[in-house]
Amino acid sequence: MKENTQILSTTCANNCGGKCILKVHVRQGVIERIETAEDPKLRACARGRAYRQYVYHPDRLKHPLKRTGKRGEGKFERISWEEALDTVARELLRVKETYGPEAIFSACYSGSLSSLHSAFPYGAQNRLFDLLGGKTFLAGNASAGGGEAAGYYTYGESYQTGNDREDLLSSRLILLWGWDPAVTVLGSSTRWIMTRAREKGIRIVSIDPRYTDSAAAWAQEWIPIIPGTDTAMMVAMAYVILTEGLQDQRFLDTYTLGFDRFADYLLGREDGTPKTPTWAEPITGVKAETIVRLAREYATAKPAALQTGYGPQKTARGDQFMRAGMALAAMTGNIGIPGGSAAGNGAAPNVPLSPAFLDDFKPGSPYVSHMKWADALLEGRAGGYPSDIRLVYISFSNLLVTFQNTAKGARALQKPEFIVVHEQFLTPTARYADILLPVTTCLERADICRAFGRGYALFMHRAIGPLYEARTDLEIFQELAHRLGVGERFNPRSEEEWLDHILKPLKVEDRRRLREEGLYRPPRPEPFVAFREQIEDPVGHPFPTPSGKIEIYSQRLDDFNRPDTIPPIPQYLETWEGRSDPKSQAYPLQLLTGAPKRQTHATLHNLPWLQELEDHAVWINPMDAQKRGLKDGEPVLVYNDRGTIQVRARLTERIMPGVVSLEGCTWYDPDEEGIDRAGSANVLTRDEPSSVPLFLPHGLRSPAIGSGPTNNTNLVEIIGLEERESHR
Ligand SMILES: Nc1nc2c(c(=O)[nH]1)N[C@H]1C(S)=C(S)[C@@H](COP(=O)(O)OP(=O)(O)OC[C@H]3O[C@@H](n4cnc5c(=O)[nH]c(N)nc54)[C@H](O)[C@@H]3O)O[C@H]1N2
Ligand SMILES: Nc1nc2c(c(=O)[nH]1)N[C@H]1C(S)=C(S)[C@@H](COP(=O)(O)OP(=O)(O)OC[C@H]3O[C@@H](n4cnc5c(=O)[nH]c(N)nc54)[C@H](O)[C@@H]3O)O[C@H]1N2
Ligand SMILES: [Mo]
Repeated sequence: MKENTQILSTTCANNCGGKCILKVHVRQGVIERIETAEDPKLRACARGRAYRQYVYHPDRLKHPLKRTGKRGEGKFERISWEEALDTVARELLRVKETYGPEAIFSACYSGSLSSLHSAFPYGAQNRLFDLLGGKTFLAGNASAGGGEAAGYYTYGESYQTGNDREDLLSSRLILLWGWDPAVTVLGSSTRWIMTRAREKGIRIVSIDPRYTDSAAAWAQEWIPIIPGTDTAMMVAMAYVILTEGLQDQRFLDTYTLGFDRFADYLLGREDGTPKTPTWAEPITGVKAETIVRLAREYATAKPAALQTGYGPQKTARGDQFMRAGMALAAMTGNIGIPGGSAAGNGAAPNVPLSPAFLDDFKPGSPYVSHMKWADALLEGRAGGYPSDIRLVYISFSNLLVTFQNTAKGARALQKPEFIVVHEQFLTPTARYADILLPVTTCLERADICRAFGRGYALFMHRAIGPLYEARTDLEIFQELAHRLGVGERFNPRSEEEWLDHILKPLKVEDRRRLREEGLYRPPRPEPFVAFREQIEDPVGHPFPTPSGKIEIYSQRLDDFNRPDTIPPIPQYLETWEGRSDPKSQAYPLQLLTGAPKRQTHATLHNLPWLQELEDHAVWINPMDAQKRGLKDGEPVLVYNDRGTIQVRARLTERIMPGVVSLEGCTWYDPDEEGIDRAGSANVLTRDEPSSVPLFLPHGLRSPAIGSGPTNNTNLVEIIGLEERESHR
């Protein structure tokens, strides 16, 4: 280490799947390199270690900009902060006074998940608009809308359906059901724990249309399955368990409600179709004998952990996948015991901190689901949305490419009278801004970051001062609050005062440790196990549901009175854009669009170091490629009636026939014909939510239907670029 080098501990605040330690080496105000922790449970992946290239990227936005070209064109001129803030304040007032505050659309999402410089769950932006009189805000859970709803209706008011990762080491069987933490991290310690599980000889099976990195690293068996059909396999497993008498009847009798109704469905008493493995085989593409074997294994290997990933729930009927998984966990008595799993979203308790701004939360604003933001802009009240939006204010999100149906989104962003974006880069969304404000990265400010659902917090030391003219989002909102005459009410705390406020629930000693060591990880005498109390003491600790039980049957779901899409017991429901959809004639391939290894959603897209990790390419089985005459590495067009992208083909047997896969959210770059040269996945996805009720942050629940993401339910066709040229 060179002289005068300071080492500052922090973390990436992006919505990256983990929360690891970054040790930033700073000399004379410049980041020289980034290391990570010794502790294998806190070690950063390539994305975190590449952060220096992100901070110092030559394309960083350096000063406020005003649009000079057309929206989306990317032509801007430099302006001063004074002019930028005056303009934004003037427009906010004008729109509020002309149309009412609900004409302001407050769109913030997950660009930063720290406690202070963040939009989650409720940040400075919504606080400012509430002081001005209100807003329409962007709501919904793009990660796990289906699972969040399933957990709520099955287990009740608790997000904590997950065990500590260490607890996986007590399992005898781990099912990676659409779960790929080798790539998605999902807890910084997960990969370390899974590697130890493998070394310990725990049996690990992956059920996934793709042979994932996780399957390659840890699993003894890969069961490929047709996307969107997992619930059929699960109910067939439940059928086997029931008809072979392998269920834990005492558990079902003591802790659950409505198993009899589920059993009727399994046995076909209502619809005349027993849900046998033979019934499931043609639906799922999984051999009946494999289903029987896995059912027996799962029912007898107690304790067994059914790890449900977010991938299969990001489908048109993803909530049923989650509900069926929970029913299986209940039938086998694997809930609330070490080594088991409640098959929920997987969060364990957090370190208690005071959230910034949440105290100021004003319930009651109208909202729009992230699945429907474009329609809400295009159609407004006439289309059944709560407001006619005139001004769009975007921070912490690249919603044009991260939410579904990009081409429609691009049309929608032409409509508002005024658009403001806070960004670090000229992203596809930022190109639509009228005023574009440069913000700092998380290494240029101090903050605190909890590991979501993982029981520790990290202090984020400011490594360097703000680069160029960048400011924090918080400073920008404070400046605007002053201009709009609500400066005093906005909570004018300094960054330091805010951090003190956030840390208040911790003991002085723990606060000191967090600041000094960068880490506060309260010891747990044994790994946390979700619902342990309810299982050990059902009388003293009922489940937080109306019946006090695990609701395999839910009256609340029944009350929606929509049995075809929201059945009261878990059921296999066919998805739209599945293999038997008439659209499959024209678009015979099912497309998955999951989390990218080399990016965090749309963030880090532009780093050469990370691009070396993996090419951006569409995975296609050699059998499907042969039918289309495609060679490995060849440029192809992937298309459906929503759009066309250009990308390279990667021929690989790691994906089952009939399914193709394209990772995540690259930076949409349409040519004159509208073909996206960046190969951005959401050009191809449909902006149609799954049927689950929309949940709101901060415990606010709403019966409105529709917020579950569906980015893994798509039909497409692929053609070689050369082939197409030759037909013209
Ligand atoms: N097809 C497909 N679509 C998906 C997914 C998928 O798997 N497939 N995943 C979905 C999921 S799970 C999620 S959570 C969403 C994420 O959706 P988003 O939250 O929209 O995506 P991100 O790329 O994480 O971050 C958004 C932007 O925040 C910016 N940013 C970072 N830090 C700051 C800051 O301090 N201030 C401001 N103002 N901006 C900042 C980044 O530059 C980035 O452009 O995407 C969803 N979209
Ligand atoms: N590297 C990286 N890690 C991340 C993120 C990132 O952007 N990049 N984002 C983070 C965030 S915010 C989130 S919410 C999570 C997202 O985490 P996930 O949503 O779980 O990630 P995905 O890769 O979309 O899906 C996981 C697996 O599900 C499989 N899958 C898809 N559809 C089906 C299906 O119908 N059936 C079955 N059985 N399997 C299916 C996919 O092939 C994939 O292997 O990841 C987090 N971690
Ligand atoms: Mo997410």
